[in-house]
Order: sequence, then C-alpha cells, then structure tokens
Amino acid sequence: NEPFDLRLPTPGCYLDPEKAGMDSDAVFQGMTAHLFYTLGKLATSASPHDLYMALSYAVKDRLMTRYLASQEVIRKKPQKTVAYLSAEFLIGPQLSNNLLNLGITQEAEDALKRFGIESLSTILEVEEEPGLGNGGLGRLAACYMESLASLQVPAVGYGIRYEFGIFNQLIRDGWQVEVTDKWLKGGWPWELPQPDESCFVGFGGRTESYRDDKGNYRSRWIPSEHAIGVPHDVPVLGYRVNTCDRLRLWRADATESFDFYAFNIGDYYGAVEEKVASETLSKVLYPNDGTDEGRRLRLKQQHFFVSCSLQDMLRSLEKRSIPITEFPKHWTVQLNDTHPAIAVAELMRLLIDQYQIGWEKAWNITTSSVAYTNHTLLPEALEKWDLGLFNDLLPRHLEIIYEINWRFLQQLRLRYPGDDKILQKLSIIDEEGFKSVRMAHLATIGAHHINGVAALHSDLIKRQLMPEFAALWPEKFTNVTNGVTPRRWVALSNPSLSNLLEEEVGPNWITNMELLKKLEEKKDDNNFLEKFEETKLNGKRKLSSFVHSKTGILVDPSSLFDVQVKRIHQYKRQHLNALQIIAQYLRIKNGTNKFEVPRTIIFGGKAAPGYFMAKLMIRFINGIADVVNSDPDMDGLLRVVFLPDYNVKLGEIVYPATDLSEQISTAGKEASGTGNMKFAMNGALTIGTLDGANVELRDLVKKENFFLFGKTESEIMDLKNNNYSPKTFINQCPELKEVLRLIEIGHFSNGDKELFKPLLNSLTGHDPFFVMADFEDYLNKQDVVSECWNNKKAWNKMALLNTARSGYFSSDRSIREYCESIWKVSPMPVEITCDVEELT
Ligand code: NBX
Repeated sequence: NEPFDLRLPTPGCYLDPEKAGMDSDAVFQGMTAHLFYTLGKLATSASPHDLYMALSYAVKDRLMTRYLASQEVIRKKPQKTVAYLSAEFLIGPQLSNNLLNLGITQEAEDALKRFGIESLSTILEVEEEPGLGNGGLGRLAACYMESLASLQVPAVGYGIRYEFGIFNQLIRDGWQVEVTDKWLKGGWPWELPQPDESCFVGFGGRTESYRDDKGNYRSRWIPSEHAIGVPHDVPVLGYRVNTCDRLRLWRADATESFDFYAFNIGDYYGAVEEKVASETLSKVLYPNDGTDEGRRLRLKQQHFFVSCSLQDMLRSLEKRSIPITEFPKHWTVQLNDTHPAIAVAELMRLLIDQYQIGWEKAWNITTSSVAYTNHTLLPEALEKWDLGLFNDLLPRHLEIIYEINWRFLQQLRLRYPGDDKILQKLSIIDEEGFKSVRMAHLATIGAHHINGVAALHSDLIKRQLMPEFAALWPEKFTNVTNGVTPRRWVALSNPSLSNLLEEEVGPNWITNMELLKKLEEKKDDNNFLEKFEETKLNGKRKLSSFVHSKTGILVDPSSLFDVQVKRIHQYKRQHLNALQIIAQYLRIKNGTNKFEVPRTIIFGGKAAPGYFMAKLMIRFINGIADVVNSDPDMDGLLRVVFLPDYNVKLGEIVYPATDLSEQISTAGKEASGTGNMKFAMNGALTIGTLDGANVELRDLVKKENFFLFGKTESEIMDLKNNNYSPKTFINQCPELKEVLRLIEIGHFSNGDKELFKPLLNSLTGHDPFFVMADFEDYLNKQDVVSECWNNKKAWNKMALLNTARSGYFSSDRSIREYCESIWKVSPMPVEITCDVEELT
C-alpha cells in the first residue's frame, strides 16, 4: 500500500501548520494554481470573484490536512462524537472566518496585493452567504459548531443542503418582496461532495408482518418511493487548533434518472417526473420561523436528513467493527428543536428492523443517546403532524410511535391510576379534533435530557409548557443558556474593538471571554473610555456608508444608533418601537421634546412570506421612515432606516455600530434571543424587558447598566387572566392616544386610512402581545436613555461594563455545559506532524 502523499495536490507542504503553506508566498502560489487549474482563468484577467474563488480554494486546501487528521484521530482512537442534528445551519460567510481561525488573514492580504488588490474586504464582499436558516435557531447551530471545533470536541453537524436558502428581501414601495436565494449560482468553494457515502431513504408504501427464522412475528416496511442523500461536507475549523469538525449537509438525488417503462412508451415528461419530485426534497428551506404549516414536503425533508444522518452514524460503527449496541458510547445525538425529532422513531426502526435488536435494548440505546433542545413556548410553533399524512409518508414509524406511546401510557397508568386526563395530555397522539402526532412529546419521551435556552425559558418549560413531564422526570429537565461565538461576533466583525481588547487584556480573550472582566479596572479611565468610544465610532462610520449605499439615506455617525434587528414578529414587537418613534416625532413637531438627542433608528429583519401582520409591520416602519426622513423639522434629530435583507453578513456590520440594542419582546415569549448577546459584547446598552436571556444579561452587567421596562411574565399572565383590555392603557396615556390617532388618519400612509387598520385593530382590540400595556413605560425609559446619552462619559462607562461582563455569553461556555452535563464528551486534541506515513 503506497502512502498517499498529502503534499501532492497543491504547492507547498501543509502538514506542519507552524511552518509550511501558511506564509503569503504559499498562499499566493496556491491562488495562482487554482486560478489556472481549477478556475481556468489567467491572473491578468481575474475578476474579484475569480480571486475570491482562488483564495477560498487555497484556504480550503489548508483546512484539508486538519480535516483528515481530525477524522483519523477518531478512527484510530474511538471517542464519543457529538451529532448535532438541525434542519438549519446559518453559517454565514466562510472565507474571513477560516482565515481568522487559521491565523493567516495578513498572509492572505499580502498575497492579494500581488494580484493588485489593496484590501481584503473587496474580496470578502463578493462572497455569497449560504442562507440555510431562518434566524436564531439556525445561527445558534452555526455558533455551536464553531465552538465545538475550537474546544477540540469531535462533532458532526447534520443538516440539509438546501439549493435555495432563506429568500432575499427587497423593499418595494415599503413592502417586503421575496426573491429566490440562488446562493450556489457562482459556485461555492467550501463544500466537498462525498457521493461514495450516499444513503437511501424510503417514503410511503406499507408495512407487512412476517415471521423471522426464530419464528417471531416482526414488521417490515415496503416503501413506495426512495431518495438518495448525497453528503456535502463543509469543514468547520476551530480557532488556532487542528480540530476541523464537519458539517455534513445532505442533498437529495433521484434514485433513477428515468422511469424506463414510461420512457419507452414515449412519455418523456412522465419519465422525469419522479426524478423531479425526489430532487425537490432538498430544494428549498421553509421560510417560517414560527408557526408550523404542517406541510408534507417539510416532513419529508425532516425524515430525509434524519434517516441519512443516523444511517451514517451506524455505518461509522460498522466500518470500525464496533458492535451496534455500543452506539451510545460513540455518538451523542442532539436534536435542535423538534425538526429532527423523527430521529427517535427512525433510530428505533433502524435498530429493530435493520439490526434485529430487541425492543427493550433498542429503546435503551435510543434514550441513552438522544437529547432535545426546545426553542419555543409559543403553542403555534410546536410541531404537530396530521396522523393521516404521517401514516401516508412514514407508516412504519407510526407503528413504532404507537408502541412507544403504548408503553409510556402504561407507565403513566401505574403512576396515576384512573387519571385519564393526564394520559390524554401527555400522549404522543393528540386525539382532539384532527388527530396528530406531537413531536415535542416524542422528543421528550425519547430523550435523556431536555433543555431550554435561557434560565427563564427553561423554568417556563417546567412550569407552563410541560409541568406533567417535569413532575414525572425532574432529572431530565435542564437549562443551557445560549451563547454566540466571539470569533465571528467580535474578533471578525469588530477589528477596531478587538485591537483595543488585545492591547488591554492580551490576545487570549478570544478563547476566554472571562478575561474581559479585567476591563472593569478601566471604567473610570477617561483616556481609555475615549478609545473605547472611538472603536464604536469606527463601526458607525462603516454602517453609515452601508446605509447610504443601500437606501440612499444619509445618517450621522455621531447620532445615537438605536437598532432592532431580528425576524419580524408580533411577539418581538417591532411595532412597539415604531409607535415610540411616532411619539418622538410628535414631540419634536410640538416642540415638547425634552432631550435634543439625535437618534438614528435602524430596523432589519425578514417576515415569513405568509405572515400578513409581520409584512404589514415592515410597511408600517417604512411609512414612518418616509414621513420622518422627509420632514426638515426632523433634520439632525431623527432618522428612521429599514435595512433590507438582514443576514449574517449584514449583522457583522450592524453589531459593532450599535449604541442601543432593542430587546423588547413581550415577557415570556422570547425563548432566549442571541442578538442581545452580540450587541452587549460589542458595547451596546440594552433597552429591554425581562424576557429570555435579557434576564441573565441584566444580572451580569448589573441593573444600573441596563434599561429595563415593561411588565414581567407573571404580570402579563395576570393581565391575561383578568380580561386584559388595551383600551384601559390607551385611555391612561394621552400621548399614546395621539400616536394612534395620527396613524388612523393616514398620516403615515399618504392619507390612506385603510392600510394600517389591521394593525390598529389588533393593538386596540385584543392586543395579543401587550403592546399597549408596555408602551408608556417604554417611552419613559427611552427618555432615560436620551438623558444618559447626553452624559457621554457615563454612557461609555456603562457600555464598557457591558463588554467587560458579557463573557458568559460566549458559545464556548454553552458548549462546555452541554459537554459536561448532557453529552458527557471531552476534548480530543488533534496532532499533526510532517510525517505523511503516520497519517495514512
Ligand atoms: O431560537 C429562536 C428563538 O425564538 C430565540 O429566542 C432563540 O434565541 C433562538 C436560539 O435558541 N427560534 C428560532 O429561531 N426558530 C426558528 O427559526 C424556527 C425555524 C423553523 C420552524 C420553527 C422555528 N419551523
């Protein structure tokens, strides 16, 4: 067996990261080779996109040693690996992150100069980001993969390679317009297709019983349809370590490219129909981040990627001749919400039907390896599948679910004799109305741990969402507060702040955010506070020019940048912010504004295409922006911007540029929020409710450095239980009345009194998210914000303390908690030597 020489594919030896392949010369050589051989371009005529591709390929080459070495370590010395199952991974641009984690940003910059490119940013700008997620949940999965690799934990992220990610958002006449996201059109250099590791997945058909050789009755599934999952691996390199984990995204292919019978009888279109149908499976990401539509194709997508992933894990044991019964020693399977919850039934099916393992043993294996993270309390967001649809697509899984349920209900009967109510309440099958399968129940019963994503949220899961389950299995329920990666969200996006942090506390804050506590010593140091403010100003200048280029609006970088970026939702209450703007506008018009504080209020976020009220909220914000920005009385005092197409890339510009972070959801509705953490790390102050991780953020930065307003979760519950009437609150607040009247007369809709009526009716009628109840307190707190801004030194001190005390929200901390209390996995450093034979 000839050893495979890893040095062959590109110039330079990449086996020793300390020495080889990492200087600007080698990067230049790599780029030149890729331009010529991979892209078929001459350096003399290369476009910025060509150079982006060439540099990306050269960087990917440098990931490969680490990627292969990381897999070798596991093959040679078996070690428990994390399988993070998620329907979404919102990974963002890859080039900058890989340069940072490899430590060759400067080298790349120098190599580019030899192609006549003066700044790396011109090349970074042309990168298309894969929008393979909706929002927080998908971005969390990406931060967690980066932290896993940085902590040197063996991990695979399993998901779907959607051909079209989340739509691109245009704003036309103030309305959101959705455009297909063709992220693959220019070629995407970061993936490695691995067709030899493809998997078969079945759908539909029927089950039949038969007797096996031992005479036992068994069930088998005869699917009527198949698809092939082709893995596309994306390397995920840790920060300055050799561990390179992977994201394994499945693309659905047809099993047969033609139905030959149909083809022979001349039915060409009929012949390609099945191919087209099965390829649709990984075609598009569902753009709903809340309400679940219960669509057939979505359930197919879920089963498709879950089945491929579990088969892949089982196969990895077979390849290493490890008995299947040892699955839990080698894999810990985390379900990112219920989207992959079918894993509980699919793992049981594979173990029982494929590997002939008995029920008890199979159940033991399943429940020892699966854990579930819940991300929402909103009842409309809890996944339920119509029983008929489920049976149609996954008849064998439904049989297994019935058996799981029957055994579970037996257990309940013993514990609560005669209590049919609790059986009905906890059953996996919802028997009321249209019968359905409750995925959260399946996940909870099949998992060894279930966690919420912030302290308050985890508490509410136990108290409100699943009190009976929590009483039954108190030890299963736990909390892991979300976190975000400081590599992308500080080091990459905010170089100016990063340099200052490095000067002050040294370079290790990037992997040990608690070191930022040391900044507290500087809280009264004027000189330092000015430097800190200067980093913010740099971010604001950059955002200002971006705003101008995208919207034509001129904003003043010295004004207070007040920002709300997140998906558009009623519970997130962008309309509360919008109403507040109208109140400020009125005060300026009437000459009753107390503080002459120039503010730039910036919004960004997408609305689900079928969510009428959210789309109307976007229209509403743009209606206000039009009036405010064209009124000379507002000059130098108020600007309103709706930034189109908010995504990861744009987030990287927004977080460093923000003075005031808006986290104003109705208490009890936002599971955690993660934008709140990114803002705080970058030195923004928060105006917020006691919701999600805001609660912990306020505790950490201390209450004097946080602008709190609004009803608490329990006060909201009281209002709800006591026939909440928004009218009472409106009548108590003349300013609010005036704001509503102005909208009603069409002041923000060119005289059209109908346009915003649904919004007004909702707010003044039921007001399901208690906007009226919190308005006055919010407005008053905004005055406190303005007053505070006028004392710049005090503001800077508060901002600094936010950065200094936000280290807890590093995803490294979250991942350590998952590793220790849920997954029971430990780091496994990867060593690389120049000895090729040792690796092969
Ligand atoms: O998950 C979000 C929560 O709303 C945030 O509070 C939390 O910080 C974040 C991470 O834990 N949930 C979320 O983003 N959900 C979705 O994107 C989603 C996507 C598809 C779907 C349902 C929800 N069917």
